[in-house]
This record gives sequence, C-alpha cells and structure tokens, in this order.
Amino acid sequence: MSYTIFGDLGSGAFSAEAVLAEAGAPYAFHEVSLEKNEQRKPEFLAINPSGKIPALRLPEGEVITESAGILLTIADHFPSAHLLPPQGSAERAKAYRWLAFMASEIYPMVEISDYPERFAPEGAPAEALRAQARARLHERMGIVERFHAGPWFLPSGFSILDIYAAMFSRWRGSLGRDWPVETRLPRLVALSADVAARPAIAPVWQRHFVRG
Ligand SMILES: N[C@@H](CCC(=O)N[C@@H](CS)C(=O)NCC(=O)O)C(=O)O
Repeated sequence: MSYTIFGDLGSGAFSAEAVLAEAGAPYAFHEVSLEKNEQRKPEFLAINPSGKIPALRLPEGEVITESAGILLTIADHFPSAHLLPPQGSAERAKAYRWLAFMASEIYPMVEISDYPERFAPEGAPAEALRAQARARLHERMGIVERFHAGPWFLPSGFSILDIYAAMFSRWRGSLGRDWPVETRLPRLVALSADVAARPAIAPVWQRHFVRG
C-alpha cells in the first residue's frame, strides 16, 4: 500500500516527497506539470478543486491537499520517524506555530509573486503587485530566519519544519533572482544545505532543485 504524490518538480510537492522519504514510506510521484498548466485540467481539479499542488493520496484512498496538512498527516502516520516533537510539548506547539506561519503568511505571497496577473484589477499592470508580494516574502522569510534556532529550526532537532523552511528559501524565482538570499537568509541557506545532505532527502532534493 503506497502513497501517491500529485505534483511537479521544484514545487511544493518537494516537501511532501521529502517527508515521505525521510519517513521511509513507499510512494509514487504522479507528475502534474505547472508549465503545461495541468493543475487546471479537469482530471486534476477532480483531485483538488483549487487547482493547486501538492495533493497526496493516502494508501486508504483519502486525498489530502494543503502542504501543511500533508506534512502533519505523514508525521502522524510515522511516529517512529520523529518528524515532530512529542505531542503536547511546548516544542510541538512551536512546530505548529511556524508551520502555520509559513503556510498562511508565506505561501500565499508566492502565488502573488508567481501569478500577479490573477490579483491585479482588469487591465492594470501586475508588476507592482509582484514587487509588493516579494517585499512581504522577504520580510516574512526574515522572521523565519530570526526564529531558526540552529542547527535545525526547532531546538529539539530535525522536523518537518526544516523541510518546509528549506523549500521556501530555495524558491529563488518567487523571491526574486536579484534578491541576495545568501546574505539575507544565511541561516536558512545553511539549513537548506543540511536538509539537502540528509541521506533520505538528498536524491529528492537533487531531482527537484538541481536537475529539475
Ligand atoms: N495552500 C496550498 C498552496 C499550494 C500552491 O500554491 N502550489 C503551487 C505550486 S508550489 C501551485 O499549485 N501553483 C499553481 C497555480 O496556482 O496555478 C498548499 O499549501 O499546498
């Protein structure tokens, strides 16, 4: 019985795949090409009506969408992988806080940065909106940078937060290629290198962000 990820290389599907890999779970990767706009095709809208990847089909058939919901579900399914601090602990609460922050404060800015024309009034130039979204992204990633404990995001150790934060700091196109990530988010860049070097994640990182 295997999990199926619906997603594209270099997208939010990285986080789902990296967490499954870290858990040692069996999975298949079903490509939904953003370049070909396949997320808007009826076949995929039947899986996620909001036309967004990633989506995850669980072995029992249930489909989960929303990256944060997907990561929490996988962490729940594989407690022995210790992808989150113990339930009820202050560290667990901290994990929820920052996962929710990235999902609700950062991810939506990525959509505006990538597709500003969706949000601009009809006929109005979208570039100013893109610039504003990027400015908010920079500010909010800066907050994540400041709260990153080091070496991992949570003082208790490696968790799904590391995978999620590494993914957002890797999205150079959304952040703006002229924005110097290395000097503005040095701790998250170092965290990304550590995430990318984890034995289970290394091939996944390579497919999504190096060859992808
Ligand atoms: N709230 C969603 C956002 C997902 C999202 O925006 N995914 C992007 C790819 S990284 C997407 O599907 N973009 C295509 C589009 O918006 O048309 C989540 O957390 O999973």
